[in-house]
Amino acid sequence: MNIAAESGAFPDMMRLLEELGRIGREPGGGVTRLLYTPSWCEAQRLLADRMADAGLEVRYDRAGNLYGRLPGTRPDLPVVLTGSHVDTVRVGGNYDGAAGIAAGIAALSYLKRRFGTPVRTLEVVSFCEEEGSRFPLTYWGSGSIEGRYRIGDGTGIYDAEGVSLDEAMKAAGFGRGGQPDCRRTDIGDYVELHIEQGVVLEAAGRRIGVVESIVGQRRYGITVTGTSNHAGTTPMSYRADALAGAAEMIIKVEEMAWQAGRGLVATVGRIEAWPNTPNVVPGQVRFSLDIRHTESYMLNEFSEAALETFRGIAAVRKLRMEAACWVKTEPVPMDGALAGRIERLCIEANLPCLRMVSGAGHDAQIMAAVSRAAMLFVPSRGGISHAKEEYTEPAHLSEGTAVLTACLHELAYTTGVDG
Ligand code: HGY
Ligand code: MN
Ligand code: MN
Repeated sequence: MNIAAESGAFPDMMRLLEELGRIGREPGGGVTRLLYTPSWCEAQRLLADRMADAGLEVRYDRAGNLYGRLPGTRPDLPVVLTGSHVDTVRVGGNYDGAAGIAAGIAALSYLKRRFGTPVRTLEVVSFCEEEGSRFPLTYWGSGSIEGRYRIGDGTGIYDAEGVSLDEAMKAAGFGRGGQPDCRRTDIGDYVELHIEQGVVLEAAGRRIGVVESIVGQRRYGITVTGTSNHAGTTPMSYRADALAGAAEMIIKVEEMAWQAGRGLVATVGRIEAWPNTPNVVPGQVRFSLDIRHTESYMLNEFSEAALETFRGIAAVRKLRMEAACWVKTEPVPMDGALAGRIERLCIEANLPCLRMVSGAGHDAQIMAAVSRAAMLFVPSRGGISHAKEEYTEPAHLSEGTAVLTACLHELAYTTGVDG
């Protein structure tokens, strides 16, 4: 049975992606679906309906993770799970996360129609949050399943409007007693389809990425404090200009990342200045710092060097600098046997594939702590992601879904214990 060769068997998937793309759509293009907001609730409702249409048992857990379940004949065997995250970055693309959920629903719908009841239970999950784009924490969905988060952890965490994660969760109808706990210990295999979000596949002319490992991350909130003052009457020698100091730090950390080489990347993606007024010397600046690498020691050494450099710049400029680390994830290898299975399925389907590292973080690196985990990538046009121009060809999505479906078929319609 060479399912993977039957690409194009998933017309509903493209329709679902179009429907999802209309939820949280920005006037100038792009999509914003932040955790527990109305657009997030609407997207989860749509996905619940499509999971039900596919004949799956639908349920939420207490954090708002949404599951579609196809029970197996052997409930004693570990579950086979696929899926991805429903939230997006601000003004993000239509495929990051969404593609993996839509592909998972399409795969389970196809397998149910074609092969009936599996041996091992099959599930598709729409993780409630992965990006960290509303609250200063990431992987709230998969992290609640894996156990790094407990439902009460949302109380002391606030968004830019001062709303706590806990309040937002309860306002969306979650976080209540009696709802199913998030923690899962019954999952044996997790396989996620995701867009590559980079240009490697397109440049190499390959159709499927077989992920070998996922980078680790450090994300910091940096606060630089000086003295607000009059822009006209304050001589340059009297200034403690927080924005000029932050600018020097940002240029310097970019230079350090270039010098570090070896695939290390550092990004300042967000900056806020106070009082953000043309005729006032800025008294305070907050900016983000996102560092990625495949080796933990590189992440640790670069982070420490960057913060030391910031402290030096602050000292010279009579500023204060504080750093708060709010993401610390280690690089995670994907399961070798599962990656090999995906690669073999691509070869059997004559789909040119490429083993690669993921420069983006993914739920699979969290799920790897509680199950075997693997990922397959489909190409991103021009390597663009986290932007309204994010796009993947329908043919590439169908091919990826065909490989995902074949992999889930092998895992769930046998006892799957052959590794
Ligand atoms: O930021 C990332 O790597 C992912 O898109 N959350
Ligand atoms: Mn993303
Ligand atoms: Mn993603």
